This record gives sequence, structure tokens and C-alpha cells, in this order.
Amino acid sequence: MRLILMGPPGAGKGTQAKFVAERFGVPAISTGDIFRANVSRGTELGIEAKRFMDAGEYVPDEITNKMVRNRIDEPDAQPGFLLDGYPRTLAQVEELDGMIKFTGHALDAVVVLTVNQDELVQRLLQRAQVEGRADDTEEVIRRRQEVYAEQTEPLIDVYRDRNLLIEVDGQGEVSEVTDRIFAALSSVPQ
Ligand code: B4P
Repeated sequence: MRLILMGPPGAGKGTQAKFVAERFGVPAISTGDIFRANVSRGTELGIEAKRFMDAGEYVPDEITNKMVRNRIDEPDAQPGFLLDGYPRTLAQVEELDGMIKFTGHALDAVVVLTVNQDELVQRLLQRAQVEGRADDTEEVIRRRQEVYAEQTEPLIDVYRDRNLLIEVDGQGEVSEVTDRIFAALSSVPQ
């Protein structure tokens, strides 16, 4: 399976990606996690990415695309993958199209988690208390939401037009959301 998991900041992409990837036996590739791992290791990529992440902005496409391309080329991603948080811009969609075409396969589905605005902010502020992520302050959360609306929401129509879009209600218990995703994906041929 070659899947994408999309949704606004705090929709639960990272939370659900683990379960979905395990279910389908593919690696979960989270651009946010890879950036954060680089930030904590103090790599050149991490230092560059941190500037954007802390401000609630997207890391430039050039950097993000190269990173994903390298990750998708790894042996464990050859049978399939679940992308969590990528693509987020139209330029990333194009880049991903090229990467997938090169493998001779196709995308199977794009799952979008929908959660109302108030709950999104609540979740992120709650996470701020537990994890203390630099981008979970109220001001930065607002910016992340704006960036999502401007740059990522248009992707929903792109994938809808390709008949790949599956919208899933991301509210309720984590396990309820997981069950909904599994049910929605059960009709996708593998
Ligand atoms: P991400 O790591 O993808 O951040 P996110 O959108 O906040 O995470 P997610 O939606 O996965 O939320 P989570 O499951 O944790 O990106 C961070 C930054 O990296 C971006 O802002 C950007 O700067 C950069 N970046 C990443 N990808 C990029 C790209 N492709 N291009 C450019 N830049 C990129 O859930 C949030 C909280 O809700 C958690 O605390 C969780 O416990 C809770 N939660 C989850 N499900 C719940 C439920 N059902 N009920 C209650 N709470 C729930």
C-alpha cells in the first residue's frame, strides 16, 4: 500500500500513522518526526528546519522533497509506505508524483482527518503541556493553521479529482478514529 495521511495541525496524523502503518506492514514516514529528530541531533538539516518550524512555517520544498526522496529510496519503503504530513504543498505533490512514477506503482489512497477548529487548538495546547514543543504556543498554532489553509487545503481537491480521497472524522477516541480509518481503507484494493 502507498498511502498518504493528511489533516490540519493536531488532527492526529502522527497518532494514527503508527496504527495504520502497522496494519498494512509498511513504514510510517513522518516529515515532522524526521525534522524533529534532526533538530535534536543538531544536524545541518535540523538547524535549517528549526527556523521554519518554530515560526509555524513550512520547511522549504527543496529541503523537504530531498529528505523524502532519500527516505523513500530506502529498502523498507520499497513494498509501500504511509506518508504522514507529506505532501503539504502543490510542489510537493508534483515531486511525489515523480517519485512514485519512478517506482512503477501508484498511490492507493489519501486519507484526510477532519477535526473542528476548537478541538484542534485544544489538543495542541494540551500537547504543549506534555511535550513542550516549541511550535505548540497559541501564536504559532494560529500561524500553522493559516499556512495549512493556504498551502495544504488545496491538495484536498487535487486528490479528490483523482478519486483517491477518503475523508475520515478525526474526532472521538483515538481507537474510534483508527477503526474508522481501517473501515474506510478496507474497500481500497491492495
Ligand atoms: P507535524 O509533526 O506533522 O505536526 P502536526 O501537524 O502538529 O501533527 P499531527 O497532526 O501529526 O498531530 P498529532 O498526531 O501529534 O509537523 C510539524 C512541523 O514540521 C510543521 O508545522 C512544519 O514546519 C514541518 N513540516 C512537516 N512536514 C512538512 C512538509 N511536508 N513540508 C514542509 N514542512 C513540513 O496530534 C496532536 C495532539 O492531539 C497530540 O497531543 C495527540 O495526543 C492528540 N490527539 C490525537 N488524536 C486525538 C484524539 N482522537 N482525541 C484527542 N486527542 C488526540
